[in-house]
Amino acid sequence: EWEAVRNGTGHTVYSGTVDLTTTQSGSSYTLTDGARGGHRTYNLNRGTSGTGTLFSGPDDVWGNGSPSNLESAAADAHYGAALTWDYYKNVHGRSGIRGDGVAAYSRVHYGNNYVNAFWSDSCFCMTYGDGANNANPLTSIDVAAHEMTHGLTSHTAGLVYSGESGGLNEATSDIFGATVEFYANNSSDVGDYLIGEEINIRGDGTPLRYMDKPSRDGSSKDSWYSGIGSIDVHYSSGPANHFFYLLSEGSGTKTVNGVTYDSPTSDGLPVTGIGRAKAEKIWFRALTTKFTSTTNYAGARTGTLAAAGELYGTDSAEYRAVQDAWAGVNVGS
Ligand code: ASN
Ligand code: ZN
Ligand code: CA
Repeated sequence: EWEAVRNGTGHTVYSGTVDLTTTQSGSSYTLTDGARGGHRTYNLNRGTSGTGTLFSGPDDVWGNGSPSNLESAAADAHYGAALTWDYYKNVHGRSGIRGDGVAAYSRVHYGNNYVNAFWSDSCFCMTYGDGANNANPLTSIDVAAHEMTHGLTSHTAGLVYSGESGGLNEATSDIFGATVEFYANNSSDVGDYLIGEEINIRGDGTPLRYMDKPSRDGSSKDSWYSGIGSIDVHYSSGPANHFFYLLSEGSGTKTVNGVTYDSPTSDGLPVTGIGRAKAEKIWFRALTTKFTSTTNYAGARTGTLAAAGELYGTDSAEYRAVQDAWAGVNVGS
């Protein structure tokens, strides 16, 4: 049977109406992205194993914006995976998680009232729960990019998911979760240095994590200390998230896309930001060519300095900003 790449329409839960790349096979359409390594989005329909069923239908319109329509979260997941693919390809020159042009796949509607999303190496796939009361699927752009980035980290540095390397692994997913959201330039979900601000995971509308001052969440650390490797990796990520914010935007108060941040430094010295476009290049180069499975905070400093030196020179403002931003989170001097 013949197949063709099509341009469908998604009515997402969090990102408004978006274009989706789909496939037409005879008289039916599926959420198969033939332009991005064949990424597919499957419906687990509250199951917790296997792939469920590939989303398919008689027209090329997906969801209605409400989470009660099972196609809506699928549209978010399909869109988030496409954005993340495009970001790595167009900004960093990498074709898919393994760099081989082959896509992962996505599964939505995992379990009942399941309040999490996750990456699995074993299936090479992203999985999304529907949140409390199945009313807030964990499928926003930043969460989708966060989960897909766990796949990238696994296939590059391989940062072990515990201790300081675990915090760096988590931070890498938050960093690129944020940069993909900026890259999307979606008016319904504007770019920010917050993670999970769309999904109401706490029930009071506040974000899951804050990169300007990670301690705003009540648990994450703003700066490195000996012993940070003993706390949950979603909290030991704080200093690296904070580093990335300082390197991009600088210390103090700043408003970006209508959100106001106030980023402190542990040494009280100011940091001048170099812009997100340079900061993301430095982190990606460090992740893919400097970090190893056991890289800790000291090693992340060394690795990002090496990356900045290669990209901009060791006598550059960018190199000095990397030094200053790490000093601002109590790493190195
Ligand atoms: N959503 C979580 C994460 O990506 C799942 C986990 O803790 N493994 O970090
Ligand atoms: Zn994670
Ligand atoms: Ca966000």
